Amino acid sequence: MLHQNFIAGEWLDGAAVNADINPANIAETVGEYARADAAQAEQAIEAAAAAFPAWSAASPELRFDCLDRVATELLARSAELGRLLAREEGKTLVEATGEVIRAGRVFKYFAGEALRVTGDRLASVRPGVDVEITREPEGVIGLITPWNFPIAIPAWKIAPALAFGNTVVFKPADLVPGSAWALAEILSRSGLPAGVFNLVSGPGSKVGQAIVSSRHVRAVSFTGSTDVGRRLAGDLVARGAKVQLEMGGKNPLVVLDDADLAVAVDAAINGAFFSTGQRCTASSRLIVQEGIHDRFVTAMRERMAALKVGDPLDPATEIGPVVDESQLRQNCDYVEIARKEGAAIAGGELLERETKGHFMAPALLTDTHNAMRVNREEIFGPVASVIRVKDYDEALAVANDTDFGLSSGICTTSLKFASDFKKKSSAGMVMVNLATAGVDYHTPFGGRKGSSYGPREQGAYAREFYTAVKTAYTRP
Ligand code: UN1
Repeated sequence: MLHQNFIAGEWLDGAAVNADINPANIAETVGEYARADAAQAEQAIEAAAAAFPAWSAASPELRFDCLDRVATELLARSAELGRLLAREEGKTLVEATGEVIRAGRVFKYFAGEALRVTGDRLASVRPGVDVEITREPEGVIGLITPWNFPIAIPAWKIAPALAFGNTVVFKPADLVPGSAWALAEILSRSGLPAGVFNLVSGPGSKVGQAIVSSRHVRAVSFTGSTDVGRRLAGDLVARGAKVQLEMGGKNPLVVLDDADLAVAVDAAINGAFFSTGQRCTASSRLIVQEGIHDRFVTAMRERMAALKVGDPLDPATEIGPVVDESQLRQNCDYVEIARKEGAAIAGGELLERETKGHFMAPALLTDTHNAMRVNREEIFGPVASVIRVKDYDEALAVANDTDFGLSSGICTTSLKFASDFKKKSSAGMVMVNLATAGVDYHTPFGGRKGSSYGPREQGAYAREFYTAVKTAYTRP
């Protein structure tokens, strides 16, 4: 069966077909998905533009009902959809099911937000005049999402876009069309009028470009690489469209001498290696004070040696495969670069399993310093480096010495250092005694510097991107 795109309330074949491959078993095709071309993307954009006037004026109760139905179905089908997600992306069944639940929770949250669109009222400085400040939908919103969270990231863009009365053209990543299609299929039965939500899977060069270039698309939210994000933003800003970017990270996790070693190792293993390290929030720079350094490295190596890398569908597996061949090659290249730059390496070898897939042992690079390429560039795999520092001040300086600024963390039992780090970290999200990855779904998500651009995603802060502010003056 060919899974089609959803445009103007109809399921349509594409211009080509995309085979969705299981990274844990590359002989297995998870499904076949229609690939749209630029003309179909245009069709979807026009449908979204035509649906906007009615949807923007629809009762918030209707929006609540549609989103709430989607939420309820995602939660009810989390085991089945988690399995699909694990098969196409490679994260473990526990991680994948958790991600579907998270997507369901996001829809629940934004269903409620549809009923809570508030404004302000002020006294004017001019006598006899009232001032009202209201929020209105922006219009057609283009959503471009990455492969590493195939259902949660689409959910946290689609749900607020619809909740606030916008219409949507959604382009998922080529590597994971299955979860996107399943979500679109649920949305198609949720009561949304035709054209309010459109799915156009297809190449970035055609579908993505059409979304970015169309004068009908008022705003684009993108999660992906810094290079692509910056390019899109250039085009969007040039034509005066609104843009929100979530891009890379090179997130520091500081471990001070006074840390609880078990807490620090848990945070580092989870942050660096779970989800195969394929998170923009991954803890990729472990900045460790000299008094705990050797004990930390020894404990990390022991835990890593015991981690089970394998088939995501096997309940014993803790780390699934890398998403594809080119990402695997990139991970291995970075391990080689680190070796040449003088790092010592534990793990990082390619692994063979029963099925042919992109399996790799997590890698810990030690004896690294912050100027090395592996500490400057995002790797996006199960590769983390350790940087030894003298004291807290050096740790903080190294943590902030990066072009990125998504998340950061510190493991310490000192309130003084924890408080100081929360204040002085140059990241958008700071964690104390927790991994840098793994966030709540009802709080603002986003970073600074090279990691993000534009307003925050998620929680109440999402409305800054998905609404336009209007100030009205009245002399009654
Ligand atoms: C998380 O750490 O729980 O692409 C979420 C990413 C982020 C999401 C991370 N946008 O990895």
